[in-house]
Amino acid sequence: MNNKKRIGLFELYSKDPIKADKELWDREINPKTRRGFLKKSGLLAMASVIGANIPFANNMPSGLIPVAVADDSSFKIEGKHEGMIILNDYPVNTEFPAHLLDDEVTPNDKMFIRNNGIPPVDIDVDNWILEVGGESCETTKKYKISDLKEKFEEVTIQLQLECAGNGRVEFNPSASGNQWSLGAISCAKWSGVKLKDVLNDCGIKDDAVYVAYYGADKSLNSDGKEAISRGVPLKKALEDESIIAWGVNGGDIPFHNGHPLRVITAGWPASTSGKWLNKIVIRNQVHDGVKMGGSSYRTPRNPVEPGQESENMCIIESMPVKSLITYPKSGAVVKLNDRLKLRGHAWAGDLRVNEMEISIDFGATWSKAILQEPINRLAWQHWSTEVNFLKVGYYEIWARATDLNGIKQPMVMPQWNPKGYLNNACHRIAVMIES
Ligand SMILES: Nc1nc2c(c(=O)[nH]1)N[C@H]1C(S)=C(S)[C@@H](COP(=O)(O)O)O[C@H]1N2
Ligand SMILES: [Mo]
Repeated sequence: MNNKKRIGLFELYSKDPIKADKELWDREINPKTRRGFLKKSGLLAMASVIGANIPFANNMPSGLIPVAVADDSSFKIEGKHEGMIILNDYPVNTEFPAHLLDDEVTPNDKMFIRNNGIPPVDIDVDNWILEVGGESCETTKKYKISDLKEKFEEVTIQLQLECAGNGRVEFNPSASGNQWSLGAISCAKWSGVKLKDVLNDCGIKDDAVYVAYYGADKSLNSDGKEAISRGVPLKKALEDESIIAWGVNGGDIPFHNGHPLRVITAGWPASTSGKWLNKIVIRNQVHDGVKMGGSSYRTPRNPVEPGQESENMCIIESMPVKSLITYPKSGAVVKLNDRLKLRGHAWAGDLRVNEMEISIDFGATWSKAILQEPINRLAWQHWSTEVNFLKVGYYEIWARATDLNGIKQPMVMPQWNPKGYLNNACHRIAVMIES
Protein backbone atom coordinates (compact mmCIF):
# COMPACT_ATOMS: atom_id res chain seq x y z
CA MET A 1 0.00 0.00 0.00
CA ASN A 2 1.30 3.49 -0.76
CA ASN A 3 1.01 6.47 1.55
CA LYS A 4 -1.51 8.34 -0.54
CA LYS A 5 -4.72 8.69 1.40
CA ARG A 6 -7.23 6.41 -0.24
CA ILE A 7 -10.91 6.98 -0.38
CA GLY A 8 -12.50 4.30 1.82
CA LEU A 9 -13.39 1.40 -0.41
CA PHE A 10 -16.78 1.21 1.22
CA GLU A 11 -17.54 4.74 0.07
CA LEU A 12 -16.13 4.09 -3.37
CA TYR A 13 -18.19 0.93 -3.55
CA SER A 14 -21.46 2.73 -3.09
CA LYS A 15 -20.47 5.32 -5.71
CA ASP A 16 -18.74 3.26 -8.36
CA PRO A 17 -18.83 -0.50 -7.81
CA ILE A 18 -16.84 -1.31 -10.94
CA LYS A 19 -14.01 0.99 -9.92
CA ALA A 20 -14.19 -0.42 -6.41
CA ASP A 21 -13.85 -3.92 -7.79
CA LYS A 22 -10.76 -2.85 -9.67
CA GLU A 23 -9.34 -1.36 -6.51
CA LEU A 24 -9.87 -4.74 -4.93
CA TRP A 25 -7.77 -6.44 -7.53
CA ASP A 26 -5.08 -3.87 -6.98
CA ARG A 27 -5.15 -4.61 -3.31
CA GLU A 28 -4.41 -8.25 -3.82
CA ILE A 29 -7.64 -9.65 -2.57
CA ASN A 30 -8.55 -12.78 -4.47
CA PRO A 31 -10.54 -11.26 -7.31
CA LYS A 32 -12.11 -14.54 -8.37
CA THR A 33 -14.48 -14.84 -5.48
CA ARG A 34 -16.71 -12.09 -4.30
CA ARG A 35 -16.61 -13.65 -0.88
CA GLY A 36 -13.12 -15.06 -0.82
CA PHE A 37 -10.40 -14.72 1.71
CA LEU A 38 -7.70 -12.12 2.11
CA LYS A 39 -4.36 -13.56 1.14
CA LYS A 40 -2.01 -11.98 3.62
CA SER A 41 -3.40 -8.78 4.99
CA GLY A 42 -4.74 -8.86 8.50
CA LEU A 43 -7.72 -7.19 10.04
CA LEU A 44 -5.91 -3.89 10.47
CA ALA A 45 -5.30 -3.66 6.78
CA MET A 46 -8.88 -4.63 6.20
CA ALA A 47 -10.14 -1.84 8.42
CA SER A 48 -8.10 0.60 6.38
CA VAL A 49 -9.50 -0.87 3.17
CA ILE A 50 -13.05 -0.26 4.24
CA GLY A 51 -12.13 2.99 5.92
CA ALA A 52 -13.83 2.20 9.22
CA ASN A 53 -13.56 0.52 12.54
CA ILE A 54 -14.91 -3.07 12.78
CA PRO A 55 -16.66 -3.42 16.15
CA PHE A 56 -16.81 -7.22 16.07
CA ALA A 57 -13.39 -7.73 14.51
CA ASN A 58 -12.53 -10.32 17.16
CA ASN A 59 -15.25 -12.62 15.92
CA MET A 60 -14.44 -12.27 12.25
CA PRO A 61 -13.12 -15.50 10.74
CA SER A 62 -9.52 -14.74 9.92
CA GLY A 63 -9.01 -13.53 6.41
CA LEU A 64 -12.67 -13.29 5.44
CA ILE A 65 -13.25 -10.40 3.08
CA PRO A 66 -15.79 -7.89 4.42
CA VAL A 67 -18.70 -7.99 2.03
CA ALA A 68 -18.45 -4.21 1.70
CA VAL A 69 -15.53 -4.80 -0.57
CA ALA A 70 -16.91 -7.89 -2.20
CA ASP A 71 -20.36 -7.09 -3.47
CA ASP A 72 -22.08 -7.35 -6.85
CA SER A 73 -21.69 -4.93 -9.67
CA SER A 74 -24.35 -4.63 -12.29
CA PHE A 75 -25.05 -3.12 -15.66
CA LYS A 76 -27.76 -2.77 -18.23
CA ILE A 77 -29.40 -5.08 -20.74
CA GLU A 78 -32.49 -4.67 -22.87
CA GLY A 79 -35.69 -6.48 -21.99
CA LYS A 80 -35.16 -7.13 -18.29
CA HIS A 81 -34.64 -4.90 -15.27
CA GLU A 82 -31.65 -2.61 -15.67
CA GLY A 83 -29.99 -4.03 -12.56
CA MET A 84 -29.51 -7.39 -14.25
CA ILE A 85 -26.02 -8.86 -14.13
CA ILE A 86 -24.88 -10.51 -17.33
CA LEU A 87 -22.68 -13.54 -16.77
CA ASN A 88 -22.67 -14.72 -20.36
CA ASP A 89 -24.38 -13.53 -23.53
CA TYR A 90 -23.94 -16.70 -25.63
CA PRO A 91 -25.84 -18.51 -24.35
CA VAL A 92 -27.66 -15.89 -22.29
CA ASN A 93 -27.08 -16.24 -18.54
CA THR A 94 -28.10 -13.44 -16.24
CA GLU A 95 -28.89 -12.94 -12.59
CA PHE A 96 -29.94 -10.19 -10.17
CA PRO A 97 -28.27 -8.84 -7.07
CA ALA A 98 -30.04 -9.83 -3.85
CA HIS A 99 -31.61 -6.42 -3.17
CA LEU A 100 -33.48 -6.61 -6.50
CA LEU A 101 -35.05 -9.90 -5.43
CA ASP A 102 -36.97 -8.15 -2.67
CA ASP A 103 -40.46 -8.70 -4.18
CA GLU A 104 -42.55 -11.38 -2.49
CA VAL A 105 -43.45 -12.66 -5.95
CA THR A 106 -40.60 -12.31 -8.44
CA PRO A 107 -41.83 -10.11 -11.32
CA ASN A 108 -41.12 -11.15 -14.92
CA ASP A 109 -38.40 -8.55 -15.40
CA LYS A 110 -36.44 -9.93 -12.44
CA MET A 111 -36.51 -13.61 -13.28
CA PHE A 112 -32.95 -14.82 -13.90
CA ILE A 113 -32.08 -16.44 -17.23
CA ARG A 114 -30.18 -19.66 -17.64
CA ASN A 115 -30.01 -20.72 -21.28
CA ASN A 116 -27.91 -23.73 -22.29
CA GLY A 117 -28.38 -23.20 -26.01
CA ILE A 118 -30.11 -21.09 -28.63
CA PRO A 119 -33.80 -20.42 -27.98
CA PRO A 120 -36.30 -21.03 -30.78
CA VAL A 121 -37.29 -18.15 -33.05
CA ASP A 122 -40.64 -17.56 -34.79
CA ILE A 123 -42.73 -19.00 -32.00
CA ASP A 124 -46.29 -19.65 -33.19
CA VAL A 125 -48.25 -19.89 -29.95
CA ASP A 126 -51.52 -21.01 -31.57
CA ASN A 127 -49.86 -23.92 -33.32
CA TRP A 128 -47.34 -24.84 -30.62
CA ILE A 129 -47.53 -28.61 -30.09
CA LEU A 130 -46.74 -30.52 -26.93
CA GLU A 131 -46.23 -34.23 -27.59
CA VAL A 132 -46.44 -36.71 -24.72
CA GLY A 133 -44.92 -40.13 -25.36
CA GLY A 134 -42.06 -42.38 -24.33
CA GLU A 135 -41.81 -46.14 -23.86
CA SER A 136 -43.82 -46.05 -20.63
CA CYS A 137 -46.64 -43.93 -22.05
CA GLU A 138 -49.74 -45.92 -23.00
CA THR A 139 -51.00 -43.58 -25.74
CA THR A 140 -48.84 -40.95 -27.40
CA LYS A 141 -50.81 -37.72 -27.68
CA LYS A 142 -50.35 -34.22 -29.03
CA TYR A 143 -51.81 -31.12 -27.46
CA LYS A 144 -52.04 -27.52 -28.56
CA ILE A 145 -51.86 -24.99 -25.74
CA SER A 146 -55.59 -24.35 -26.28
CA ASP A 147 -56.20 -28.11 -25.78
CA LEU A 148 -54.37 -28.01 -22.46
CA LYS A 149 -56.48 -25.04 -21.41
CA GLU A 150 -59.74 -26.73 -22.41
CA LYS A 151 -59.12 -30.26 -21.18
CA PHE A 152 -57.49 -29.79 -17.80
CA GLU A 153 -58.09 -27.86 -14.62
CA GLU A 154 -56.08 -24.63 -14.51
CA VAL A 155 -53.82 -24.06 -11.52
CA THR A 156 -51.92 -20.96 -10.38
CA ILE A 157 -49.13 -21.55 -7.94
CA GLN A 158 -46.02 -19.74 -6.73
CA LEU A 159 -42.88 -21.82 -7.31
CA GLN A 160 -39.19 -21.38 -6.59
CA LEU A 161 -36.74 -22.03 -9.38
CA GLU A 162 -33.09 -22.13 -8.43
CA CYS A 163 -30.22 -23.08 -10.69
CA ALA A 164 -28.16 -25.87 -9.10
CA GLY A 165 -25.06 -23.78 -9.82
CA ASN A 166 -26.31 -20.74 -7.91
CA GLY A 167 -23.44 -19.59 -5.66
CA ARG A 168 -20.77 -21.30 -7.79
CA VAL A 169 -18.55 -18.21 -7.77
CA GLU A 170 -17.46 -19.02 -4.25
CA PHE A 171 -16.10 -22.47 -4.95
CA ASN A 172 -12.41 -22.81 -4.30
CA PRO A 173 -10.79 -24.42 -6.24
CA SER A 174 -13.11 -22.83 -8.75
CA ALA A 175 -15.58 -24.86 -10.78
CA SER A 176 -16.17 -24.24 -14.47
CA GLY A 177 -19.54 -22.94 -15.63
CA ASN A 178 -21.43 -19.72 -15.08
CA GLN A 179 -20.00 -17.95 -12.09
CA TRP A 180 -23.36 -17.39 -10.41
CA SER A 181 -23.30 -15.30 -7.31
CA LEU A 182 -26.60 -15.37 -5.37
CA GLY A 183 -29.21 -14.42 -7.91
CA ALA A 184 -30.07 -17.57 -9.88
CA ILE A 185 -33.33 -17.90 -7.97
CA SER A 186 -36.85 -16.75 -8.72
CA CYS A 187 -40.23 -17.40 -7.17
CA ALA A 188 -43.00 -16.31 -9.52
CA LYS A 189 -46.67 -17.22 -9.78
CA TRP A 190 -47.07 -19.73 -12.59
CA SER A 191 -50.29 -20.71 -14.36
CA GLY A 192 -50.92 -23.92 -16.22
CA VAL A 193 -52.08 -27.46 -15.62
CA LYS A 194 -50.88 -30.25 -13.39
CA LEU A 195 -48.31 -32.43 -15.12
CA LYS A 196 -49.97 -35.50 -13.60
CA ASP A 197 -53.32 -34.69 -15.23
CA VAL A 198 -51.66 -34.67 -18.65
CA LEU A 199 -49.63 -37.82 -17.92
CA ASN A 200 -52.74 -39.64 -16.69
CA ASP A 201 -54.63 -38.55 -19.81
CA CYS A 202 -52.05 -40.46 -21.86
CA GLY A 203 -51.75 -43.37 -19.44
CA ILE A 204 -48.71 -44.29 -17.36
CA LYS A 205 -47.48 -47.86 -17.74
CA ASP A 206 -46.56 -49.89 -14.67
CA ASP A 207 -42.87 -49.89 -15.52
CA ALA A 208 -42.62 -46.06 -15.61
CA VAL A 209 -39.84 -44.59 -13.44
CA TYR A 210 -38.94 -41.19 -14.90
CA VAL A 211 -40.55 -38.23 -16.68
CA ALA A 212 -38.39 -36.01 -18.89
CA TYR A 213 -38.70 -32.98 -21.15
CA TYR A 214 -37.49 -31.81 -24.52
CA GLY A 215 -37.51 -28.14 -25.54
CA ALA A 216 -37.35 -26.32 -28.86
CA ASP A 217 -33.98 -24.70 -28.22
CA LYS A 218 -30.87 -26.10 -29.90
CA SER A 219 -27.33 -26.73 -28.75
CA LEU A 220 -24.71 -24.09 -29.47
CA ASN A 221 -22.63 -26.26 -31.78
CA SER A 222 -25.31 -26.26 -34.52
CA ASP A 223 -25.50 -30.07 -34.59
CA GLY A 224 -29.28 -29.76 -34.46
CA LYS A 225 -29.35 -31.53 -31.10
CA GLU A 226 -31.13 -30.31 -28.02
CA ALA A 227 -29.23 -28.12 -25.58
CA ILE A 228 -30.53 -29.95 -22.55
CA SER A 229 -33.12 -32.66 -21.83
CA ARG A 230 -33.59 -33.61 -18.22
CA GLY A 231 -36.28 -34.99 -15.96
CA VAL A 232 -37.37 -36.21 -12.57
CA PRO A 233 -38.46 -39.54 -11.05
CA LEU A 234 -42.15 -40.34 -11.63
CA LYS A 235 -42.97 -39.65 -7.97
CA LYS A 236 -41.80 -36.02 -8.26
CA ALA A 237 -43.58 -35.59 -11.60
CA LEU A 238 -46.87 -36.71 -10.04
CA GLU A 239 -46.80 -34.15 -7.22
CA ASP A 240 -49.57 -31.55 -7.23
CA GLU A 241 -47.01 -28.75 -7.64
CA SER A 242 -45.40 -30.18 -10.79
CA ILE A 243 -47.00 -28.25 -13.64
CA ILE A 244 -46.97 -27.45 -17.32
CA ALA A 245 -47.18 -23.65 -17.43
CA TRP A 246 -48.16 -21.23 -20.19
CA GLY A 247 -48.28 -18.13 -18.04
CA VAL A 248 -46.51 -16.35 -15.23
CA ASN A 249 -47.61 -13.50 -12.98
CA GLY A 250 -50.81 -13.09 -14.97
CA GLY A 251 -49.10 -12.71 -18.37
CA ASP A 252 -47.16 -14.71 -20.92
CA ILE A 253 -43.90 -16.38 -19.97
CA PRO A 254 -41.01 -14.06 -20.98
CA PHE A 255 -39.19 -15.26 -24.08
CA HIS A 256 -35.97 -16.23 -22.33
CA ASN A 257 -37.85 -17.98 -19.53
CA GLY A 258 -39.43 -20.48 -21.92
CA HIS A 259 -42.29 -18.85 -23.83
CA PRO A 260 -44.83 -20.21 -24.70
CA LEU A 261 -44.74 -23.36 -22.54
CA ARG A 262 -42.55 -24.88 -19.86
CA VAL A 263 -42.62 -27.63 -17.28
CA ILE A 264 -41.87 -26.77 -13.65
CA THR A 265 -40.69 -29.23 -11.02
CA ALA A 266 -39.89 -26.76 -8.28
CA GLY A 267 -37.54 -27.31 -5.35
CA TRP A 268 -35.22 -29.37 -7.56
CA PRO A 269 -32.42 -27.99 -9.72
CA ALA A 270 -34.18 -25.62 -12.13
CA SER A 271 -32.51 -27.60 -14.93
CA THR A 272 -35.36 -30.11 -14.44
CA SER A 273 -37.87 -27.40 -15.42
CA GLY A 274 -37.73 -27.46 -19.23
CA LYS A 275 -38.33 -24.29 -21.21
CA TRP A 276 -39.86 -23.97 -24.72
CA LEU A 277 -41.44 -27.31 -23.89
CA ASN A 278 -42.50 -29.39 -26.91
CA LYS A 279 -42.19 -32.97 -25.71
CA ILE A 280 -42.59 -34.96 -22.53
CA VAL A 281 -41.52 -38.58 -22.30
CA ILE A 282 -42.51 -41.15 -19.69
CA ARG A 283 -39.45 -43.38 -19.34
CA ASN A 284 -38.93 -46.94 -18.08
CA GLN A 285 -35.39 -45.98 -17.04
CA VAL A 286 -33.63 -42.96 -15.61
CA HIS A 287 -33.73 -40.46 -18.48
CA ASP A 288 -30.54 -40.41 -20.56
CA GLY A 289 -30.96 -37.03 -22.28
CA VAL A 290 -28.38 -34.26 -22.68
CA LYS A 291 -26.99 -33.19 -19.27
CA MET A 292 -28.33 -36.21 -17.41
CA GLY A 293 -25.02 -38.09 -17.42
CA GLY A 294 -21.38 -37.57 -16.48
CA SER A 295 -20.92 -34.91 -13.85
CA SER A 296 -23.85 -32.75 -15.02
CA TYR A 297 -26.16 -31.91 -12.13
CA ARG A 298 -24.48 -34.60 -10.07
CA THR A 299 -22.38 -34.54 -6.92
CA PRO A 300 -19.95 -37.16 -5.61
CA ARG A 301 -21.71 -39.88 -3.63
CA ASN A 302 -18.84 -39.76 -1.13
CA PRO A 303 -17.23 -36.42 -0.25
CA VAL A 304 -14.10 -35.64 -2.26
CA GLU A 305 -11.09 -33.53 -1.41
CA PRO A 306 -11.45 -30.07 -3.02
CA GLY A 307 -10.13 -30.26 -6.56
CA GLN A 308 -10.62 -34.03 -6.90
CA GLU A 309 -12.92 -35.74 -9.37
CA SER A 310 -15.09 -38.72 -8.53
CA GLU A 311 -16.32 -41.69 -10.55
CA ASN A 312 -19.19 -42.26 -8.20
CA MET A 313 -21.68 -39.45 -8.75
CA CYS A 314 -25.38 -39.18 -7.97
CA ILE A 315 -28.07 -36.99 -9.50
CA ILE A 316 -29.02 -33.92 -7.47
CA GLU A 317 -32.60 -34.06 -6.27
CA SER A 318 -34.10 -31.59 -3.78
CA MET A 319 -32.12 -28.35 -3.37
CA PRO A 320 -30.67 -27.48 0.06
CA VAL A 321 -31.92 -24.91 2.59
CA LYS A 322 -31.00 -21.35 1.68
CA SER A 323 -31.92 -17.71 2.30
CA LEU A 324 -31.36 -14.18 1.05
CA ILE A 325 -31.28 -10.77 2.68
CA THR A 326 -33.13 -8.62 0.17
CA TYR A 327 -33.42 -5.46 2.29
CA PRO A 328 -31.38 -3.43 2.92
CA LYS A 329 -28.98 -3.45 0.02
CA SER A 330 -25.46 -4.36 1.00
CA GLY A 331 -23.59 -1.14 1.69
CA ALA A 332 -26.44 0.62 3.48
CA VAL A 333 -25.45 3.46 5.80
CA VAL A 334 -27.54 3.63 8.96
CA LYS A 335 -27.63 6.10 11.85
CA LEU A 336 -26.62 4.83 15.26
CA ASN A 337 -29.76 4.39 17.40
CA ASP A 338 -31.95 3.80 14.34
CA ARG A 339 -33.45 0.35 14.40
CA LEU A 340 -32.68 -1.28 11.09
CA LYS A 341 -35.46 -3.29 9.48
CA LEU A 342 -34.28 -6.39 7.64
CA ARG A 343 -36.12 -8.77 5.37
CA GLY A 344 -35.67 -11.48 2.82
CA HIS A 345 -36.73 -14.93 1.68
CA ALA A 346 -35.84 -18.48 2.66
CA TRP A 347 -36.48 -21.81 0.94
CA ALA A 348 -35.44 -25.42 1.29
CA GLY A 349 -36.07 -27.46 -1.86
CA ASP A 350 -38.88 -29.95 -1.25
CA LEU A 351 -38.94 -29.08 2.44
CA ARG A 352 -40.12 -26.08 4.38
CA VAL A 353 -37.97 -23.65 6.29
CA ASN A 354 -38.51 -23.95 10.01
CA GLU A 355 -36.38 -21.16 11.47
CA MET A 356 -34.60 -18.01 10.39
CA GLU A 357 -31.77 -16.38 12.34
CA ILE A 358 -29.67 -13.24 12.03
CA SER A 359 -26.21 -12.42 13.34
CA ILE A 360 -24.53 -9.00 13.44
CA ASP A 361 -21.35 -10.23 15.13
CA PHE A 362 -19.89 -12.61 12.54
CA GLY A 363 -21.88 -15.56 13.80
CA ALA A 364 -20.93 -15.34 17.48
CA THR A 365 -24.57 -14.85 18.50
CA TRP A 366 -27.81 -15.31 16.60
CA SER A 367 -31.31 -13.97 17.05
CA LYS A 368 -34.52 -15.31 15.57
CA ALA A 369 -36.35 -13.49 12.80
CA ILE A 370 -40.07 -13.68 12.10
CA LEU A 371 -40.65 -16.34 9.47
CA GLN A 372 -43.86 -16.56 7.45
CA GLU A 373 -45.51 -19.72 6.20
CA PRO A 374 -45.14 -20.34 2.46
CA ILE A 375 -48.14 -19.24 0.40
CA ASN A 376 -48.18 -22.77 -0.97
CA ARG A 377 -45.83 -25.75 -0.96
CA LEU A 378 -42.56 -25.08 -2.85
CA ALA A 379 -42.88 -21.28 -2.65
CA TRP A 380 -40.20 -19.38 -0.76
CA GLN A 381 -41.01 -17.98 2.69
CA HIS A 382 -40.55 -14.37 3.77
CA TRP A 383 -38.72 -13.36 6.91
CA SER A 384 -38.25 -10.04 8.66
CA THR A 385 -36.73 -8.62 11.80
CA GLU A 386 -35.18 -5.47 13.27
CA VAL A 387 -31.70 -4.97 14.66
CA ASN A 388 -30.01 -2.48 16.92
CA PHE A 389 -26.36 -1.49 16.78
CA LEU A 390 -24.44 -0.45 19.87
CA LYS A 391 -21.46 1.30 18.31
CA VAL A 392 -20.61 3.07 15.07
CA GLY A 393 -18.55 1.21 12.49
CA TYR A 394 -18.64 -1.55 9.93
CA TYR A 395 -20.97 -4.47 10.51
CA GLU A 396 -22.04 -7.49 8.58
CA ILE A 397 -25.47 -8.97 8.78
CA TRP A 398 -25.51 -12.70 8.29
CA ALA A 399 -28.68 -14.66 7.67
CA ARG A 400 -29.16 -18.37 8.31
CA ALA A 401 -32.15 -20.61 7.62
CA THR A 402 -32.90 -24.02 9.11
CA ASP A 403 -35.06 -26.56 7.31
CA LEU A 404 -37.77 -28.80 8.74
CA ASN A 405 -35.20 -31.54 9.40
CA GLY A 406 -33.05 -29.20 11.50
CA ILE A 407 -30.41 -28.76 8.78
CA LYS A 408 -28.90 -25.25 8.85
CA GLN A 409 -27.12 -23.30 6.14
CA PRO A 410 -23.34 -23.51 6.54
CA MET A 411 -21.43 -20.29 7.24
CA VAL A 412 -18.88 -20.91 4.51
CA MET A 413 -18.80 -22.95 1.34
CA PRO A 414 -20.31 -26.41 1.86
CA GLN A 415 -18.77 -29.68 0.66
CA TRP A 416 -16.76 -28.98 -2.49
CA ASN A 417 -17.90 -30.77 -5.66
CA PRO A 418 -16.40 -30.76 -9.16
CA LYS A 419 -19.15 -28.72 -10.87
CA GLY A 420 -19.70 -26.24 -8.08
CA TYR A 421 -23.31 -27.09 -7.30
CA LEU A 422 -25.42 -26.51 -4.20
CA ASN A 423 -23.56 -23.68 -2.50
CA ASN A 424 -25.99 -22.69 0.23
CA ALA A 425 -23.59 -20.74 2.45
CA CYS A 426 -25.15 -17.93 4.49
CA HIS A 427 -25.80 -14.66 2.72
CA ARG A 428 -23.96 -11.69 4.23
CA ILE A 429 -24.44 -7.98 3.69
CA ALA A 430 -22.43 -5.00 4.87
CA VAL A 431 -23.85 -2.03 6.77
CA MET A 432 -22.10 1.05 8.04
CA ILE A 433 -23.36 2.53 11.29
CA GLU A 434 -22.71 6.25 11.61
CA SER A 435 -23.31 8.67 14.44
N1 LIG B 1 -35.22 -26.08 -22.93
C1 LIG B 1 -34.45 -25.65 -21.94
N2 LIG B 1 -34.88 -25.72 -20.66
C2 LIG B 1 -34.13 -25.30 -19.65
C3 LIG B 1 -32.84 -24.76 -19.88
C4 LIG B 1 -32.40 -24.65 -21.22
O1 LIG B 1 -31.30 -24.18 -21.52
N3 LIG B 1 -33.23 -25.10 -22.22
N4 LIG B 1 -32.06 -24.39 -18.81
C5 LIG B 1 -32.37 -25.05 -17.54
C6 LIG B 1 -31.63 -24.52 -16.42
S1 LIG B 1 -30.06 -25.12 -16.20
C7 LIG B 1 -32.20 -23.67 -15.52
S2 LIG B 1 -31.36 -23.14 -14.15
C8 LIG B 1 -33.57 -23.15 -15.73
C9 LIG B 1 -33.56 -21.65 -15.76
O2 LIG B 1 -34.84 -21.14 -15.93
P1 LIG B 1 -35.02 -19.59 -16.27
O3 LIG B 1 -34.05 -19.24 -17.35
O4 LIG B 1 -36.42 -19.41 -16.66
O5 LIG B 1 -34.70 -18.84 -15.01
O6 LIG B 1 -34.15 -23.62 -16.93
C10 LIG B 1 -33.85 -24.96 -17.26
N5 LIG B 1 -34.61 -25.38 -18.39
MO1 LIG C 1 -29.34 -24.38 -14.07
